[in-house]
Amino acid sequence: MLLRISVNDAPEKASPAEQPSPADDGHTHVGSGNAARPDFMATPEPGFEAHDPTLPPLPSGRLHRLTLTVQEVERQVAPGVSQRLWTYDGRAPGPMLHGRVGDRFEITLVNNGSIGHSVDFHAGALAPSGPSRTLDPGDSLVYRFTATRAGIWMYHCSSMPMSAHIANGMFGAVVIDPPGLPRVDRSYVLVQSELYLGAPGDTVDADKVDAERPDAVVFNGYANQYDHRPLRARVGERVRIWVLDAGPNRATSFHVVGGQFDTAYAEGAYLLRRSDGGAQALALQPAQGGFVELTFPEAGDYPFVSHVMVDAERGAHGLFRVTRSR
Ligand SMILES: [Cu+2]
Repeated sequence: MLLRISVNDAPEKASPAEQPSPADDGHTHVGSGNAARPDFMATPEPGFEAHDPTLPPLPSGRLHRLTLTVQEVERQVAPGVSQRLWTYDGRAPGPMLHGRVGDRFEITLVNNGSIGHSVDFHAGALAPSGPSRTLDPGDSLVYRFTATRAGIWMYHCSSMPMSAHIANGMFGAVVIDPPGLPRVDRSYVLVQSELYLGAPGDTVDADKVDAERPDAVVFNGYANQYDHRPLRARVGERVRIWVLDAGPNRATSFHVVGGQFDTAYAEGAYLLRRSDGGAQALALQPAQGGFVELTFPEAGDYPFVSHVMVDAERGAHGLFRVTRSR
């Protein structure tokens, strides 16, 4: 059992009874003995359904009208590990939106949670004070924006403490295609985020968030899920992978083991475009996004990771299963 000690709360001159004991090391400890602990070697239970990583097709219309409902739900985030997440529409990441430059979005946000929540869409430029305001439970608002620029844009709850609301599940992605984006054989979306686990079935441990001590770093909300439900491709197909770093705190270095990217796009600009030069990793800070493209040279399993290695070893890991071309 770790002690919970806040050094910031210590009085200027502690009385003898309040002096740290010799066993104390003077560091702030976070978490507690009853926190949920992921087993990164465990297998999800039969019937496990991975978060669909496929980019949804572009809708035909240019006005995207939808309702996002804030729901506080218990969900597994790793084999045998459940947390009470705060979500948009019951999942973390929330629904993936896909549009073109110039499309209009009209999002009705309904707060069916037990505390105040909100949403902030980076895909739209506007004064946030109105549409991003915190909604009391039971309230709703309409958030309108026009997607004026291409990229993969984060959306997230902006109620305080924002770090805890994002870490507890309140984030998602809006993909706005760059004009003239070439067709590819497969498009996937991976959103990286961190988990700071509270007790089983409980919400995020905000002290761990403050201390930047994640228990797991995951793609699309669940540790190592695509090791168990690999992403598919065939030899020679062109595969595009959109990546968003939802954070709240850690950067990613997205890499496909055995693969090389000939196209890389980050934060609205191409770093490489069907180039003879190659990229081995896409570096993204929290709230940054982009995509990479590659073709797989032969059949086999190709792991994908955050090449921030400690994160690859705590959940930011998956597989491409590549089969022979037809
Ligand atoms: Cu929230």
